[in-house]
Amino acid sequence: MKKALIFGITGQDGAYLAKYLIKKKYVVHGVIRRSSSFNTSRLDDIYEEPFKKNKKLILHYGDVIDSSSVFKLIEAIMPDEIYNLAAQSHVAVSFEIPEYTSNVDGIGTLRILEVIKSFLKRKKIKFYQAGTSEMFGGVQNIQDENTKFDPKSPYAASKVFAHSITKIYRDAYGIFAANGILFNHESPLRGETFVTKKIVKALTKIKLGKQKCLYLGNLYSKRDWGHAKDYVAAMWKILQAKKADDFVIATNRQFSIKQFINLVAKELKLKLNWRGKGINEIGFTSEGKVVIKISKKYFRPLDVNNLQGNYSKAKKILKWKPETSLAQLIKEMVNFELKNND
Ligand code: NAP
Ligand code: G4F
Repeated sequence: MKKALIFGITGQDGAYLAKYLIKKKYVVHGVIRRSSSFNTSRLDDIYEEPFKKNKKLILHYGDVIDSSSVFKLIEAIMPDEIYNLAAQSHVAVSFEIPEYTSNVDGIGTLRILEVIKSFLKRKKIKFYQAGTSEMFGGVQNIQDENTKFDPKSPYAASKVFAHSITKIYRDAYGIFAANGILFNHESPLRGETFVTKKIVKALTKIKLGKQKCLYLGNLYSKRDWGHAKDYVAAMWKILQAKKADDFVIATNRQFSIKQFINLVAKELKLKLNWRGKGINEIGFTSEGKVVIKISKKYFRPLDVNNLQGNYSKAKKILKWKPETSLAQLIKEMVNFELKNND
């Protein structure tokens, strides 16, 4: 049985990836951080008691900012594949805690690669780095593997470092180290402060009369949104390729935040109209109730306004393509919220 080690297993992608790998008969080891409240809820359906024998999912305490924990875990587990999904992954928050974000998202990757390098003679461990379309930042054209990076946040800059160091360790030491450059991907398990989950959750509550108003920032940035379950399959395929390489994973389609809101409202059969401009723009219902307002609080010092990928290389080499449309993704996210608001 193959062994995988996932840093960032408690996050959205970590949970989908763990389930995907268990289905593929892997034994999955996951790194969790000590927290004052439970942080493993996304893994509830695959959780196994620590004392159970022949477990498919084994959780360990650790942290990518603690070199000794990274070393001890890799030494003890000797996995076939490592997936580094660990990150302070919120772009806006990275402006508030830039040094911490760089330590986790940038140097964290280097810490793992150093350990893989030190064990090269014992085992050739494959490495996946969770790169992001945010690295393209200010680019105005459609983005693929040949597009130059232009990061616009401490988060994106740290991910550019992680991407580069992964490539350097591949070229310098022959490590099977690969970068995924994933465009935004969402699901019912998405963190609640990312815009899609925030919109779906709030509009569902508004529809049910449980919330009055939703406050948002920039409605005019555009994103290429896919489903997390499709994107974790790409991560696995990237590590099964004949040679380590870098791949854009996207849907090739782009929508603005405002278009996303309108699609969610349509799914909820909530009639939404718009009036005003800039900070004074509002969304209101046919009864005249103002349900969406703009708040300066949610604007970033710099924003990325145009993300749209081209996944041709992944299609050709990995035989990967997205399986879920944005309409299907929204339906699934809305149904999840409706079920949890019974
Ligand atoms: P997420 O839900 O925020 O999950 C991040 C994971 O990293 C969580 O398990 C978190 O643990 C863990 N983590 C944070 N700091 C850590 C540290 N110091 N040591 C060990 N683990 C740590 O993010 P996601 O959406 O699943 O994304 C997964 C990865 O893909 C991230 O690296 C993200 O930057 C990248 N990415 C995401 C997208 C997207 O659209 N979702 C697109 C491109 C790239 P806690 O639960 O304890 O906080
Ligand atoms: O949902 P977001 O916070 O995602 P963002 O910044 O694109 O980052 C996500 O995707 C990246 C891949 O491109 C990942 F690397 C990263 O880890 C993360 O998963 O914001 C999307 C857009 C932004 O332009 C933001 O300014 O939505 C805009 N927005 C408008 N109002 C808002 C809000 N974003 C958030 N989070 N909250 C708002 O109220």
